[in-house]
Amino acid sequence: MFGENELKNKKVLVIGSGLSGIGATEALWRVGAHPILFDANEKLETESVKAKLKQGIEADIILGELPEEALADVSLAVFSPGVPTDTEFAERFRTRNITIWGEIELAYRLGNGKVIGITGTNGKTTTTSLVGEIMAAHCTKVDVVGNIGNPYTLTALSATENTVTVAEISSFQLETIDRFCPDVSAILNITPDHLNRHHTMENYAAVKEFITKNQTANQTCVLNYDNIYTKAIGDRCFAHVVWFSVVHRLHDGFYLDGEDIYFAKEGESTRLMNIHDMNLVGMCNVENVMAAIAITQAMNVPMETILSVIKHFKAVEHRIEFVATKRGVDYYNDSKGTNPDAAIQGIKAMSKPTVLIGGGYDKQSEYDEWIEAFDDKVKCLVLIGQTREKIADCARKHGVKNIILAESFDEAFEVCVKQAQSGDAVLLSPACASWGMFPNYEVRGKLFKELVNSLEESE
Ligand code: UMA
Repeated sequence: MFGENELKNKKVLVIGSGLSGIGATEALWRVGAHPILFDANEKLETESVKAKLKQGIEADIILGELPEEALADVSLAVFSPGVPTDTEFAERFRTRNITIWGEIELAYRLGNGKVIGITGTNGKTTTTSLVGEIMAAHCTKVDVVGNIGNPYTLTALSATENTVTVAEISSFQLETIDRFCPDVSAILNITPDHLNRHHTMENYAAVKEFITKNQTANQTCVLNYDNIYTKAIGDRCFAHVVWFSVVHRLHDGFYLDGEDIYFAKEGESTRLMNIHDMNLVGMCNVENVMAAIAITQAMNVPMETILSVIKHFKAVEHRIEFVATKRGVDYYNDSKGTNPDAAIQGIKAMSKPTVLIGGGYDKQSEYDEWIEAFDDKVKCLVLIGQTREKIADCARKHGVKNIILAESFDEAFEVCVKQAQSGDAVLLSPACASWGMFPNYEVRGKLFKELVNSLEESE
C-alpha cells in the first residue's frame, strides 16, 4: 500500500516543518498527493513556512494545535524525526487507523536503486561521508542523505536503478520505518544517548536494530564485534553479518593488529593499510574506517579504490576537527560530541594538556565514564548550558579541580584562551546537545571556529 501511485490524490499529514517535513511535503506533492503540513510551534507564521517550499509546491499549513477535522480523510501521516511516537498526539493517529511513517520510510518507498543505511550512536556522519566518497569514486550517481542534514525525500524521486543512496539514519528515524530495507546496513556502536526519548537502553538498542529487521540472507549487515549490543544483534540477524573489531583478531572480518588494519577470510588474513595512512585521529575513526571498508566491499567496490579514497579523506566538520594553532595552542572543534560516548572519543584523541569546553542541553545522560576518560589530560574544564552544574558535581566527585562555569559560549571561549598556554590544546567536545543555546551542533561548532580564527597569532 501507498506506493507512488497509491499516494495520488491522497490527503497526507506531514508533522514538523523542519528539513524533513519540507522534504516530505515536496515529495508528496510531486507524486500527486495533497500534503497538509502541520507544525506544533505556534510561534511560526504560515507565510514563512510556505516560503520554505519550492516555488509551485502547494500544501495546506496548520500551526499550533491540530484540530480533529484536519484528520478527516487522512490515511497516512509522515512524522519528522524530532516528533516522538509514544505520545497522546501520536495516539490520535493510531486510534483513527492512520498509518504513521517516518520521512525515511516515505523516501524509501518513492526511491530506486541500491541503499546503504548507516546507524550507530557515534561515527555515523564520518562513516556516511566516507562511504559516500568511496561509492562516488566507483559509481556515477550517489546520493548522501538522512540525518547528515540532507533529507532523503529530496533525492528519492530522482533516484534511478543505477543510483546508490548512502543514508545516515538516526534512532529517531528508525522508530518509524516499516519496509525500509537497506542492501547493506551498518550499526557502528550502541552506547547511552537520547534516553529522554527512548527511556531505556533496551528500547534504544531495539530501535537501532530496526535497521536490519527487513534484511534477508543476500543482504549485508556490518557490525561492531566489540560492542555488547551490536554483538548480540549479529547473533540473531537474518542478513549476512560482517564484523569489525579494534580489540580481537577475527577469523572472518576486519580487525586492527598493532597499527595495521587486516581483512580475514576463513582465518586467512590480508594486511590492508596502516592507520597513520589516514588523515583522521582517534580509535573511533579506525572503527569508522573499518566499517566503511566493510560496507563498500559488500557493494563490490574494488579494495584498491576503497583504500585510495580513505587515504585522501579528511575529517568531517565538527568531529574532532583541527581548526588552527594560535599562540602555540591547538584548537579542536568536536561540537558533534553531543553525548558522553562521542566526547570520550574526543578527549581520547588529545595528546596534549587540554582545556575542555563541556555542557549543554540535558538528555539525562550520566557523565562518569566521560570524566574518567579525562585521564589527567584536562587541565581546566569549562562548563556551559543546562547541564553545567550536574557535570561540575560529577567532575568534582572524580577529583577534577579546575572547573569554571561560564554564562555564555563567548565567555567560555574567553576562559579557554586565558587558561591555555603554548603547548596545550583547547577542545570543544561538550558531551551534550547544543539545544537551548544553539539551534544545532553545527551552529555551535561554527561559532567556535569563528572565535578561534579571530584570535591574533601572537599577543
Ligand atoms: N515539531 C513538531 N512537533 C514535535 C516536535 C517537533 O511539530 O513534537 C516541529 C518543530 O517545531 C520543528 C520541526 O518539527 O519545526 C523540526 O523537525 P525535526 O526536529 O525532526 O528536525 P528536522 O529539521 O526535520 O531535522 C531532522 C533531524 N533532526 C532531528 O532528528 C532532531 C536532523 O538531524 C536531520 O539532519 C534532518 O531531519 C534531515 O534528515 C539533526 C539531529 O540533531 C542533525 N539529529 C539527532 C542526532 O544526530 O543526535 C538525532
